[in-house]
Amino acid sequence: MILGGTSEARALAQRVAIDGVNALYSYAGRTKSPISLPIPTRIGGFGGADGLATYLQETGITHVIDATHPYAETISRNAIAAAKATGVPLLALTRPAWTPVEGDEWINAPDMDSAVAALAIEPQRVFLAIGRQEVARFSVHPQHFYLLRVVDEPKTAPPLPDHAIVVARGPFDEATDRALLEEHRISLVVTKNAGGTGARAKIDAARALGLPVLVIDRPRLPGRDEVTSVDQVMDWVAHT
Ligand code: 3Y8
Ligand code: NAP
Repeated sequence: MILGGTSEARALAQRVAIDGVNALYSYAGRTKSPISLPIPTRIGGFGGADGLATYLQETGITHVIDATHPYAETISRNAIAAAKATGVPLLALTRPAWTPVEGDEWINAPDMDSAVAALAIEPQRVFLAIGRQEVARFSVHPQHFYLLRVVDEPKTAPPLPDHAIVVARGPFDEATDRALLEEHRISLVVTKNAGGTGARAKIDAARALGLPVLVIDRPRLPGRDEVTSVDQVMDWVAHT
C-alpha cells in the first residue's frame, strides 16, 4: 500500500502500474477531487494507528510505502506504529529538504508557532503558501495583507481581515508564481520546507524578485527506513 498525496507518490503509482505490481494507493480525502491514479485507490482515514494496523492485517498488505508529505506528521507516526505492531515492513519515500542557494534570502522558523511569532512585525504583504489547515493561526497578526493559495474553494472566509485567495492545485511553475507575487505586490513569502519540485516555484520566484522567504522546518519524525527515489522503492519491494 502506498500512503500518497504527493508528486513522488503519484510517480510511484505510475511505476507500479507499469511493472504490474499488485498495489493500493491511499488518499486522506483532504481535497474534493484528488487526481485519479492508474492503480486501485482508497480515500479516507484508517482510524488512527490501531485502525491502520487492523487495516493492514485484514487486507493482507505485505509492504507499506509512506510517500506522504513531510508535514503529514500524524499519518507518518501512525505508519511507524502500525508497522511495528503488525510486523509489516515500512519504507518512506521522502524528498530532500530545500537548501538556500546564491541569492536566496531565507529566514528559518523551526516550526509553525515560531513562523507565526516571526510575523510580529510592521505590516507586510505576505504570500502565506502553507495551504488551508494552519492559516487561522496567523489571525493574531491581522496587520498584514495575506495572499492564500488553497486547493479547493473555501467554505468559510479565513479569520484574516485583509486577504486574497487563489484556488489552485500544484505542481506550480516559476513564471506563474512570479506573476502572482508581482500582481499582489508581495513583500514576504511563508512556506514549509516541503522539498520536491511541485512547491518550489514560489521560492525560485522570490529569489528572482529579491524577496525574503520565511521557511518553516519539517516536523521531526521517529527513525524509519527512508529512500528518495522510485527505483529504490521498487528494489526494496522486490527484495523485502
Ligand atoms: C490531498 C492530492 C501530485 C501531487 C501534487 C507536492 C506537490 C502539488 C505543492 C503552494 C503550496 C501545500 C498543499 C501543496 C503542494 C503538490 C502535490 C502539493 C502545497 C494535493 C492533494 C491533496 C493535497 C492536500 C493539501 C493540504 C495542503 C497541502 C496545498 C490531490 C493537491 C500548501 C503544502 O484544503 C486542504 O485541506 C488541503 C490540505 C494538506 C496543506 C494544508 O495544510 O492546507 N496539500 N494536496 C491528499 C489526500 O487527500 O491524501 O488533490 O490530487 C497534492 C499536492 N499538493 O499528484 O502531483 O508533492 O508537495 N499542497 C505545502 O507544501 O505547504 C501548496 O501553494 O505554493
Ligand atoms: P496528517 O495530519 O499527517 O494526518 C491526519 C490524519 O489524516 C491521519 O491520522 C489519517 O487519519 C489521515 N491521513 C493522512 N494521510 C493519509 C493518507 N495518505 N491515507 C489515509 N489517511 C490519511 O495528514 P495531512 O498533513 O493532513 O495530509 C493529508 C494528505 O495530504 C496526505 O496524503 C499528505 O501526503 C497530503 N499532503 C499534505 C501536505 C501538508 O502540507 N501536510 C502537503 C501536500 C500533500 P486516521 O487517523 O483516521 O487514520
